[in-house]
Amino acid sequence: MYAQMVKTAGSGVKSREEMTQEERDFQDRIDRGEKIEPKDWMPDDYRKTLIRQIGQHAHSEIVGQLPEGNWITRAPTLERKAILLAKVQDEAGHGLYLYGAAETLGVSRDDLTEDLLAGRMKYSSIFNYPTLNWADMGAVGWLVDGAAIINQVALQRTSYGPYSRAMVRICKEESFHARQGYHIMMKMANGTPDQKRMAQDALNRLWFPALMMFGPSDKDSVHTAQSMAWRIKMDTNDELRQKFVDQTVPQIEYLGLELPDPGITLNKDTGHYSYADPDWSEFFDVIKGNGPCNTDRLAARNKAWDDGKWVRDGLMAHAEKKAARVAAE
Ligand code: FAQ
Repeated sequence: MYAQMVKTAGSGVKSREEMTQEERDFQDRIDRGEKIEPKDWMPDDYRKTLIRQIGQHAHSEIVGQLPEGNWITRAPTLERKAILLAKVQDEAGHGLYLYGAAETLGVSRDDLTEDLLAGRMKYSSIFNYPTLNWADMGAVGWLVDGAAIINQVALQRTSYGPYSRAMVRICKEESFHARQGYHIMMKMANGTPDQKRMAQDALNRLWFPALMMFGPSDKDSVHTAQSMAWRIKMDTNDELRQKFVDQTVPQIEYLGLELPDPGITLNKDTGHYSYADPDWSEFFDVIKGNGPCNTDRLAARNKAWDDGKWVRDGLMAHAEKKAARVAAE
């Protein structure tokens, strides 16, 4: 794979000749499939790329609680409420594993949080779309967690040890999330005509935003070539998107819903579905901060951070007192 990437014109990936001996040794470890651990030598850009990707991933988990958290108090039954509550709590846990993995690279969770709150770091575009009704809880679990899993299953094999190990646990929990979402969709798609209409509408609204989760098309992806050479990413954005479409279309058919993109057709020769790209100008607009909910999401996270200040201050005061007591003994 690496050899193939270095030949990619304009990929920005250094050739072996351009590398220092340390960089060559590092690349050899990656190519042998060894895991890189926090205290190992690594190129600065490898560290920076990981901090960017793991940080964005952690922020996505945290901001990703908002669209579903919005529906906990309005879940239709006690059982659905308990399930949704557990799912949203899982997302908080995923954020913490990921911030923990990022911290092993020398950044603090507070710094990452401040970058998110100031709009200097991104989180997944999908969470800038609203959740309008209960059917959206089904579609989010099924499509959004479904898309997340496809990416994260591959990331279990990523080269950075702490990130790869965080992914193993996260994937187990995400599978439950996707199933609970599909279960809601099955109930609604087989329910009253109004419920079926709601399920169809949720699918139609969230399909293209879910496709955008995999990032821009390969030709516009700035980081893929280097990230794949370093095995930070295991597949390109378009490869993952294709896997998602191939997995999801039969699930749509099983629900008895109409395809959200009338152009979806199975290519019998390749075994893959062809599909329409999302509107990429909308995607770039959303990641610039202009999606339907960007302002609300950041305002909600800023409020939570400000409201939690007394807890952080209390914990720090307690830690300082304890340290002073230990020093005096
Ligand atoms: N949204 O060169 P590329 C979840 C940015 S899972 C926002 O292709 P890369 C679970 C990208 O950062 C969702 N920004 O970038 C859950 C870069 O900008 P930069 C999170 C995006 O990194 C479910 C620029 O565009 N999963 O939340 C997006 O090689 C339900 C150029 O793009 C992960 O983060 C996007 N969709 O590939 C939680 C997985 N796509 O940084 C709650 C790990 C691209 O230069 C409820 N991440 N950009 O300013 C990855 O695999 C990669 O980072 C990609 C993007 C594939 C997302």
